[in-house]
Amino acid sequence: MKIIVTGGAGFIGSNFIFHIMKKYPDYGVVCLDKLTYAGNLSTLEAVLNKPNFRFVKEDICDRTAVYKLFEEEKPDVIVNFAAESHVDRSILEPEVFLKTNIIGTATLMDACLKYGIRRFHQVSTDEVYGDLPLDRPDLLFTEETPLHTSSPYSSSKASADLLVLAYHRTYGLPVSISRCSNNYGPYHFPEKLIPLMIANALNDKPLPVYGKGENVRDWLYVEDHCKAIDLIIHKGREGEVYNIGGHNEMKNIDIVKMICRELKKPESLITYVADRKGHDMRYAIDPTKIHKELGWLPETKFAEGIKKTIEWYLENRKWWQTIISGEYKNYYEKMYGNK
Ligand code: NAD
Ligand code: TDX
Repeated sequence: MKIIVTGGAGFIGSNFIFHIMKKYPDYGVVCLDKLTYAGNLSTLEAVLNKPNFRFVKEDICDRTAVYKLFEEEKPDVIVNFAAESHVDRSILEPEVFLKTNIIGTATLMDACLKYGIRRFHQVSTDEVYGDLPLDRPDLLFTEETPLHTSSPYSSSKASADLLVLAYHRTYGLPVSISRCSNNYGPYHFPEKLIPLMIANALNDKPLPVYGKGENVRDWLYVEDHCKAIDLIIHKGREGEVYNIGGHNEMKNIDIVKMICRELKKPESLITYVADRKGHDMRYAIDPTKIHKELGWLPETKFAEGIKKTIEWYLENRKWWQTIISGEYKNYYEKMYGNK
């Protein structure tokens, strides 16, 4: 079996490559990644020299490059992680989100149609469902919840989902989609809430909480997400959408306080800053379908996962310090400088 993993130099894609290569040592894995600001070749160091692994630096929007790769590799399965993934950046500069997340997905699927594949899997997000109110804990996102997006990021992901389902219906492309809640774990880019708070706390810098910090996210350890995608590409039904989430809803402020406690840093570092525009209040996934059909359940409890994650950031300072001392400084200044 040959799998092309797009966006494999990013957070979840790299964890997925490690998972697949460990569990299926006879599979060939090709990582197609543009190495944007969010992609890091050093993340893949442990697999770069393996004979059954190949890294290709290309853009998923580049039709010629994508077709050439399909012709060379004749993949069975494509798992599309490649995306612009940060909501705040999509508010600052939406255009690249439309290109990569929509046009890039369509280009990959065109290659799938031209060369033939067994499965195209689209890694999507719970953000396509919009948000839920804080005072209705009984409400959860199911696969039938209408798409109702808030940000340019989530709108681009929802557009891609619609295209994926259209390619299935119109051309019969064997597709599947997973919509997962917020991930956390090793190699999470420091622009996102959990790694940003860990890095800032370790550097005794202010911890910028948007609004009142009451927004709720449903956190899942990244390995559990990877295991769910593994199940879907091997046993999931074609043309289906599967929600992935761990029933682990937490307020942002509680997460930040937990990180302070774990790192023995004072809560006085917490700084309330201007809210994100269009900020979604609450995400909560109902994962009944993937549990009933494929037997998936999250394995890592949040208390254990956050400890492992903090430990990883303590042991891998070079990885994130290299990132935050580079081009990232300009983004941070633009994003937080006047908050
Ligand atoms: P990330 O930003 O850490 O990584 C994205 C990767 O895609 C990077 O390696 C980047 O170089 C690559 N990339 C970007 N544009 C590209 C292009 N045009 N061509 C080729 N490669 C390109 O993202 P992540 O957090 O790992 O998210 C991966 C996927 O999972 C995304 O599709 C995202 O929407 C989805 N998702 C993320 C979460 C989460 O909590 N992080 C939750 C649900 C779904
Ligand atoms: O500095 C911050 N302060 C803050 O209060 C940052 C970066 C975030 N936040 C808040 C905003 C959100 O309510 O924390 C929450 C989580 O923010 P992010 O880490 O940016 O994640 P989110 O916007 O929820 O989106 C994530 O989950 C769904 C991923 O980035 C998406 O790619 C995925 O689709």
